[in-house]
Amino acid sequence: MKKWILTSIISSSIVLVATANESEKKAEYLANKKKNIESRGNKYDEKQWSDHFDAQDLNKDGALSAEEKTAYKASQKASKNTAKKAPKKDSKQRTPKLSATVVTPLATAKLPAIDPVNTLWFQQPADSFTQSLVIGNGRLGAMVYGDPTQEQIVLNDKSLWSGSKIEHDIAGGHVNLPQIRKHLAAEEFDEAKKLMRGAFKVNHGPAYGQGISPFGRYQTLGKLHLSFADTKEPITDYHRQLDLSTGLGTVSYKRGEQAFTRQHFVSAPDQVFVTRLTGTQKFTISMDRPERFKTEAVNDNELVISGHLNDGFEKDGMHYVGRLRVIAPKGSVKAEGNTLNVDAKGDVILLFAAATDYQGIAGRATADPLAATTADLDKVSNKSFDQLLSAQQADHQQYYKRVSIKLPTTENSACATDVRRKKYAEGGEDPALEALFFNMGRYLIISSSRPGELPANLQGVWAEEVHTMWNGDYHFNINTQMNYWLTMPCNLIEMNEPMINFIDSLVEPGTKTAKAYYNTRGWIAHRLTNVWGYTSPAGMDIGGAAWLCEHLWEQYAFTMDKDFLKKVYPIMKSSCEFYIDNLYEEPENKWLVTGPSASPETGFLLPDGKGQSGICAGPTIDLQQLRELFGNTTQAAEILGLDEDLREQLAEMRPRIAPNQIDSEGRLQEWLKPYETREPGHRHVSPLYGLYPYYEITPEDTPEMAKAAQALLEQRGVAQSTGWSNAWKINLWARLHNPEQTSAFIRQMLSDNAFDNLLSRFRPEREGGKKNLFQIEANLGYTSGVAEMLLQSHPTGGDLDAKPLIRILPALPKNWPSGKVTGLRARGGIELDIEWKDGELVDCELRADHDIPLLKVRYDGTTMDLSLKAGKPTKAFASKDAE
Ligand code: FUC
Repeated sequence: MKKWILTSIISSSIVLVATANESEKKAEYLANKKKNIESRGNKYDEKQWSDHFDAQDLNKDGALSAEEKTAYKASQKASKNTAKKAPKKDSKQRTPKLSATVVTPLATAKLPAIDPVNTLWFQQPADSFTQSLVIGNGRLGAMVYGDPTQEQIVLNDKSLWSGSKIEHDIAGGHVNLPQIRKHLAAEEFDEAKKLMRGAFKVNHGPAYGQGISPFGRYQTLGKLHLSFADTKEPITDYHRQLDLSTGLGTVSYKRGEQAFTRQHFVSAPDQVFVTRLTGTQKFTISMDRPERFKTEAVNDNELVISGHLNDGFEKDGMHYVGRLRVIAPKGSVKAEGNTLNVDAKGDVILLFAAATDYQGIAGRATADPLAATTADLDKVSNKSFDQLLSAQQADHQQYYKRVSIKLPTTENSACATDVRRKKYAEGGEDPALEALFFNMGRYLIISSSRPGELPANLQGVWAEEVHTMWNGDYHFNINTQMNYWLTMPCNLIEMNEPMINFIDSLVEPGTKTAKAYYNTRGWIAHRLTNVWGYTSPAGMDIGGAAWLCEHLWEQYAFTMDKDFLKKVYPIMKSSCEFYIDNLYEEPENKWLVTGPSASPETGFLLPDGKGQSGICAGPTIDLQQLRELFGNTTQAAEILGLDEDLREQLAEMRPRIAPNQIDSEGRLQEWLKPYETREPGHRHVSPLYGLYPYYEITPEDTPEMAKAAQALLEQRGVAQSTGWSNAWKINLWARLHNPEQTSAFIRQMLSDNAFDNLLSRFRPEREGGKKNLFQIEANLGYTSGVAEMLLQSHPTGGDLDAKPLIRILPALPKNWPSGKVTGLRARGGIELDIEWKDGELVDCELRADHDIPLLKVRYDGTTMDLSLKAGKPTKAFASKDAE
């Protein structure tokens, strides 16, 4: 049965659009759900999931009003008469058609010189956000489609969240903990689960699909539409590109004989989105979003889109404002209803500012977003386009240019990015595309994570929907941490700051949560959070907080900045206190374990068909994370000369934490006991945490364990082809010094887990994945993986007193025979340039921030000792005098 979907609610009018293949998509979705749910031994409820599917497609945050429900029901009825057409919208409010204008591309001979590792380009407008040009300044984001006739630009403000700050914790459940732990020890998992349901109840947890909750969700701000009057002549010489090295998006084309150019960027120094359109032309400007908005022309050259988001209780929550100012010195701008009509005789500049009244853990803390947007625009209105552009470029380049990469080009490297990616997916070689994807990760974190702002969420800052998948939140069982794996190795310490502040902000609510659910000291955050400080249970991945603390230590390890360490040490100490109070002895070996906990999002089968469970005591990942947290905190306390008692306690407890174990198949065990995994190809590879990002397992120092880790990694395979999972695997295989495998996963990612605009794709469609679902962490995890292939600097074997060991080109694949990388950072406060030819290192220069009397550097099995003087470039392996 064909289905009609409510796709857009604009003011009070409702738009119904028929979607092709909807029933097949739904059937596929339900079949997948059924398979997954039943494979976990749970009951599948067809109606629940059918409703869920329907709800997810409603582009609306919250329950439908009575009027909307009636329209929705009517649409369902209409769907039975499938031949009918979608009702037309009022012409003023019509959303421009999605199909891109037919264009003739710029001839190859006329192409500007295009840098194959720093530029994305296309020969046609974007057909969806997956081909759009993605730009941002850490707070504001935009996705430019580049259509000459009906331009649409998605606009984002990172603080734009529905929901509100409330008390989610329900205290008292900790009285059940001793009993739950007894059940876990006795392998009575169903009983443990039953008790847990009572103990870990939450006041308004996150809601998905059509559900609303004060937990809220990250949402799009809306779309800017430019509707051009002259559409008669055909479009020729079309070219669209994004220069990652400058952050400038450009669209150029000819209509008839006349040439047009549009340039777009989002400025961090000036906090505005800027567009310049050249050419004599007439166009109408409008702005909309799927719901909860009003657009007004507040004068002849300004449009304001504003509204209040759902606070999670169907009341007005966050107030947001987007303000567009049009500057057309040659020509006229006139307001007409809620649009502006531009009659341009020369350049037109569009300046867009946005603000919300979010007063939370980071961001602008603006009480009056309307005034803030006016102030932002007033500050820049008398600056020329060139002034704005050069300030933005200087700002962007100071970060982007710190690192560069060069890999071989092939014939395919000269193609447009979408064509290039297609050829690559078909098996074509293009190492320079792999370098472009590396640079894309650096570009995206520079554009979505800036000091003083919220950290990059599941989609960085870019979202064109109200219903962001997983609420566009912050997940702590891989996603948020992966967002920040690249910052230190890729020389982007400033971009790390939002993450560090974010972690700090969790301590206060997390301390309350620890008290409420565990009655212990310290702070805890569970699987996920929002911008309102949610730390309550939502999945029992209890090691996530320790994982966050890794980022605190690693910033120190890369910089040796004691002032920084002093600032973050209390967060680490408090986290230790939580785990110290919660670790307990399991009865069999008297090892210390966590519990109740889980190996993120997967589970095991009990022997003799006695069921299955995700909940357990002491999953391997927790124990690795706690060895790491305790180790790092001990070192921090030593360096700072603090807390001798705590150091002693950690030293006593750390060796008693349950160790890594190898099962009878030779694999690293995921759980305390050698249970059979419920899903051998599961996307989460949690027990490999000890190999990457932590380094207690290394091929050099724990070869047996590294072999077992490899066996587990092999069993996981390509794991449902999820982007972040494949990105994690690049990092893991790099730590195993296996370039064949890193290469295989690189190919996998660029073929299956990338859109044409190189945003990472959650899953390919053929794997039953949601179509066009973007999650940013895979982009960023890929970049960290490539850095890890070229340079590693972790100490060996997780020993507390181990010093960084620099490994040059530890996983260099054969298809990168020559290349160069500059500006990567190593632990210890060192910057490196590395060059190789015919698979051999030809140049390696190190620059230390401070004197390092003895540094071990390894290349191709040979280790040499170096002594570095602050600021003095030193060559490694310049001669063959290595040990
Ligand atoms: C974790 C993953 C999912 C998804 C979600 C945002 O829960 O298991 O695949 O990435 O985060």
